[in-house]
Amino acid sequence: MAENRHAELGLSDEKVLEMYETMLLARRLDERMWLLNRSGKIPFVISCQGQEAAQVGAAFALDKEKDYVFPYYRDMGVVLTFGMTATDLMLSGFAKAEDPNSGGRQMPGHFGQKKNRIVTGSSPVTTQVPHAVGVALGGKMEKKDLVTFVTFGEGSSNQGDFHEGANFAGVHKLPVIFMCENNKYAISVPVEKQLACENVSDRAIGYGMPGFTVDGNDPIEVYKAVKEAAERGRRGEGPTLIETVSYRLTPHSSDDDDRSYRSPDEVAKAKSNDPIITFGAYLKETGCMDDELEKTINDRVMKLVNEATDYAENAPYADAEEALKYVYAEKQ
Ligand SMILES: Cc1ncc(C[n+]2csc(CCOP(=O)(O)OP(=O)(O)O)c2C)c(N)n1
Ligand SMILES: [Mg+2]
Repeated sequence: MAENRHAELGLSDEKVLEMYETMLLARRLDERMWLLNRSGKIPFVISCQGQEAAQVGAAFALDKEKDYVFPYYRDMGVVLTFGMTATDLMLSGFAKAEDPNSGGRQMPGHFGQKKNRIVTGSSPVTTQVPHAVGVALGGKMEKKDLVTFVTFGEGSSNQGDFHEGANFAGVHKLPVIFMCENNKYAISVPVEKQLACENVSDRAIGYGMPGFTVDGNDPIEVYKAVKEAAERGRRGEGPTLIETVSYRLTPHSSDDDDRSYRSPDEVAKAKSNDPIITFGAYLKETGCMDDELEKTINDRVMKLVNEATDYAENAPYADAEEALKYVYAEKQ
């Protein structure tokens, strides 16, 4: 038996199985979206593949009744944990009227769902960072017990928005968790050509907050780091920067050909550390899951993915007359 690392964090076997199932749902939805894209049914995919452990591990450490999340386009694992459904995500992929994110107006990956405290973002990368800082400031002024959680890529950590947001949160000791999902690439640019320092987390000291680099393929390690950051925020001790290191297993998007800038060998090597496989192995080694349960979980997930696909494919598009709805204020 391998060492049980989840029990000491207060995570039950049921909870870690729930984490695994959420990671798997994100992966299977993403895989289905690629098939739908390549068969001409949906216009665009931007993947979570390789980052599910970081996303789900982090989101499980937050309070879904109090905290606000500011996800970036890859964060299927975050939004699924916060209550968005497989059908909601497929409706977005097919750009149908019922898509809760934008009613089929935006590209997929522009998550936003008020009832689940998922705050809508914009296409320019990193704009969600100052938004998360602003909501944390509002929460502090209103003496609310909330933490804001914002994610972004390592490429995006070079944008001014990150530095301005981090500085403001540091100065005002705001309860923000900055989580950089370092997947080693910003489209075709490898991390060595993006950062002059070794780790994104090295930047934390410049903004007066603690910074940690953790294994983004290990949901338990990410859970622990985010849980501690949330507790620090709730105690009034200010923000934290967490960098989760993983690897982007797919091309940047369905419009990218990654063979032009990285070798198939490099990708194959990263796939041997695929968090779906390594976390599945951990659950087996600790006696939480056997082959039969693994199959049951996979079957349950595939049923959801199939139902979501059928529903979204058959759902109506928005009426043309609705195109400007939510763009301009309407007379009450
Ligand atoms: C301000 C801005 N500049 C450029 C782009 C185009 N763009 C979209 S994603 C991306 C790469 C971002 O890389 P990273 O932050 O590492 O995130 P990843 O896609 O690797 O998860 C770029 C340059 C954009 N959307 N916004
Ligand atoms: Mg990146």
